[in-house]
Amino acid sequence: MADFQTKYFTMTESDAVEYAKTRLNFFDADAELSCKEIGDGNLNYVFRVVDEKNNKSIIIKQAGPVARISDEFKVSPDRNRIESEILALQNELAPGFVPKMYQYDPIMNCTAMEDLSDYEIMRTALIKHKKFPLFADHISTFMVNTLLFTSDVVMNHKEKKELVKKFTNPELCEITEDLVYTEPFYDCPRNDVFEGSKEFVREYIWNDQKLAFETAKLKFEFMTNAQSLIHGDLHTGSIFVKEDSTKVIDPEFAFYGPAGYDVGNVIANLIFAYANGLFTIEDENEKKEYLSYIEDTIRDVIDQFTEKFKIAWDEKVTEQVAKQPGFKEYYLDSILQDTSAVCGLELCRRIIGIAHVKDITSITDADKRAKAEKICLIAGKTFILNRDSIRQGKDFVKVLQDAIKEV
Ligand code: SR1
Ligand code: MG
Repeated sequence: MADFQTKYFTMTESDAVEYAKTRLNFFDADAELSCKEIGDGNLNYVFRVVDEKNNKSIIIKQAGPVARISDEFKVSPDRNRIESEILALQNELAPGFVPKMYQYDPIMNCTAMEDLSDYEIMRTALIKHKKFPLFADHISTFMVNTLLFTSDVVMNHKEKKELVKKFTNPELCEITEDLVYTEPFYDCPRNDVFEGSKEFVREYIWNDQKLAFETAKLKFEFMTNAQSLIHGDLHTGSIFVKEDSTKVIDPEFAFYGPAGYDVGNVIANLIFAYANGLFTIEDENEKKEYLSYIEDTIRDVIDQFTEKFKIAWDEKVTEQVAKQPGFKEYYLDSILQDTSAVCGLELCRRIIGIAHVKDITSITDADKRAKAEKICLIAGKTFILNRDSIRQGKDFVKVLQDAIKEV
């Protein structure tokens, strides 16, 4: 019998069954449990435990001492505490948009949470070219509530600083500082560039001094702007969807950083879905419909975020000086500028760096994949360099459309 109460170890599927039986007060005493490890992310182990008698199920997510993608990344299992605490907070700020948390175990570094198996991971669904018309509405509400309501504009400043302490996340931040802000912009040995894109990356990205300088500024903005409690990894693999509901998962990269980091990640990952559709859908009508759905979603995420942010600001702002005429617009403007920059960084890093996205790697035709990558890089660089002038949903869509014209 495994000992779950003294010392951490990485669980197997049968350990997870035993853990569910002995450490969780969730299943019936006579439950017939089975388990499958279903994690496909870069970091953790995700066990789905099911009672075969009645299909009742739960997720046990365990943080290992190193990342799954490579044991070069030694990441503190404390990320599970961060994840469980922020899920509880996000559930208060944006009810219904995160899974229910049942239990956090600081010895086994695991959390037990609601099984969302009637949902689909959004990236997987988008690769099948499914559409989710309510997504822009849902994700914009989630981002306004979690980002604005955790900021100094709304929160008591001392309470906010307590949250800054609680969610200081140095190891996971270091991964982002390296993989998003540093390595993609020089010929770093850890990069993993597709053969068909190597020459273009060298010329267009690595040989551009201005781009390197701008990414240096952005890295310091990421490290020093403790603006909002951000999710920190809000790509389409961190979002579960079904027709009428959206759930945000995996907030283990959460910390106090620039609010635009989350918004920019959402937009970049919609662009990956667009690139996939552009190069893999054969039927012209189907392609047209799908691409226009993604364009509308990009536009709506930005514009609905902006609109809801302004309304929530007027209702919730507590900081006296933030009520000065023009300050709301100034503050939102800087978030949208960061959104554009981060969208560009994410577009570049998923093509050049170690952690790719399936939307692009699943394009089997090498020429088409190289073209898809080129579009992402051209748009990515534009979002970074022109971040001063990209503000509305239509501006984000235009950058994408202009990049396509160049390929
Ligand atoms: C070592 S982790 C690589 C990437 O996976 C996570 O989902 C984050 O996006 C991170 O950058
Ligand atoms: Mg993740």
